[in-house]
Amino acid sequence: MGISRILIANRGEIALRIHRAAHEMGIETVAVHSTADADAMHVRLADHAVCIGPPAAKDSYLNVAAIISAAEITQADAIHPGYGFLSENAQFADIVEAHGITWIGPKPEHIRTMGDKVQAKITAGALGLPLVPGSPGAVADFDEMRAIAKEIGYPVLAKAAAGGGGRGMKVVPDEESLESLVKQAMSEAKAAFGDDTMYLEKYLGNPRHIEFQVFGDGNGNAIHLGERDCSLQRRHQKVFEEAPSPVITPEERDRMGGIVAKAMADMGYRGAGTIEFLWENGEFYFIEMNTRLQVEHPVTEAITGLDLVREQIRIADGKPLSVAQEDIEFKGHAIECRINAEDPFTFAPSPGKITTYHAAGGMHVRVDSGLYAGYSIPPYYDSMIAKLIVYGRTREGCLMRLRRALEEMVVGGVKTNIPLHCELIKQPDVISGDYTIKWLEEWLAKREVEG
Ligand code: MV4
Repeated sequence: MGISRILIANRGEIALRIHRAAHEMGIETVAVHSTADADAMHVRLADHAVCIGPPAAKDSYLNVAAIISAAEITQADAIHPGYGFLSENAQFADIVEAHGITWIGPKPEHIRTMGDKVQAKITAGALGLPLVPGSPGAVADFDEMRAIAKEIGYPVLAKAAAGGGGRGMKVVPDEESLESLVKQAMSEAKAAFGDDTMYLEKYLGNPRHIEFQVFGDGNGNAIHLGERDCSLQRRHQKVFEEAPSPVITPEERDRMGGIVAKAMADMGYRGAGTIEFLWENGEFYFIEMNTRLQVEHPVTEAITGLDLVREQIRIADGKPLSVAQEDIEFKGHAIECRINAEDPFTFAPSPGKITTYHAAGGMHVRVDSGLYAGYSIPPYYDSMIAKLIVYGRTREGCLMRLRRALEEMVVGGVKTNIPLHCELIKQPDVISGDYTIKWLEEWLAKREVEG
């Protein structure tokens, strides 16, 4: 019959993003919201809305029973989880499907596999993706760890299998400090994830973070949509993302993209996915796979002209991929700035009432946001309030337009990191694209000293 009503199990700009794709396809939407989000734009835009609980995410946006009930009550025939919240919860995906509701996401088994970083790495290796040298799987004890570390050479990085976002991770400079540092990482992992399974990798000192966007139809066909460079991060939070990466040639994109697309085809992957690599001295090293749509997907949309959410919905509905690899063209350059309600110097969150709001506009400027004048940003969720996505025929043109667009943005009543972005894009290393995963934090430290 086909999907006719999608419940969007999320909030904020991504809930709007999904609503827009659905409406353009003639599909109705159901918003769910916490009591803190009753006045949010995602609730206003949707065709139907259900309050699913109190402000705390664990009682609302993570409340599986309430969300399934909302889908049943409103007769939604599909659920899109967005990113964060329940998007990479394999058990939730199982429950959705067990209720006869279409899950707009990857197969639950693939979400489960990639959620375990050791399993993800083993799977990626078996599919022919290049790996960071390290332990072939989880390491059992310190003797094994010392042996592997000696073989790959120090420094090594101890990582938690259940990890992600940098938690439960420790750089080990030498054999003398191995045991105590790994013990620290293990207790961190135990506390954060209830699982202290560890694995070891060669520590890459100064790489870039480059990720490939992939799509599979679940039946052995897959494509790649090129890469994004997300090296500019602070405390594992991306701040500025671009596509294509300033360091990847078209030949390298085709070669690596071909490898990731073949891997996804071979595993029978379904839906949107991102394969994360570290890139150093011209080499790619797989680190993780994200089985969801990502915050930064619009830069890929800008350079390919494809609607990634539409593609997700079509695939979940059993349709084939709408494009073949040879029809995908990468054209121009796109940059996304994440706009957060936070102090641009201390990074302290700055929730509160928006007094004035004016979104940037004009040619090749996109603002994904649920903001409006009079809206109160609640303190319960993350501080990202808008994404500014700018396109240009060239990277230089894109940066010029971004400067102009940032000047136009007005968000009054709360502090935002717009001034930080204005400063950031004036930096010679950002203008030349000469940055790695360490660049932003090092620049922020210098900026602090210089006042
Ligand atoms: C690494 C690494 C260096 N060497 N693995 C950080 C979180 C998780 N996604 C993987 N991470 C890293 N893994 C090896 N073998 C450095 C990081 C890392 C990082 C990676 C991507 C973007 C920003 C980062 C910031 C600090 C550390």
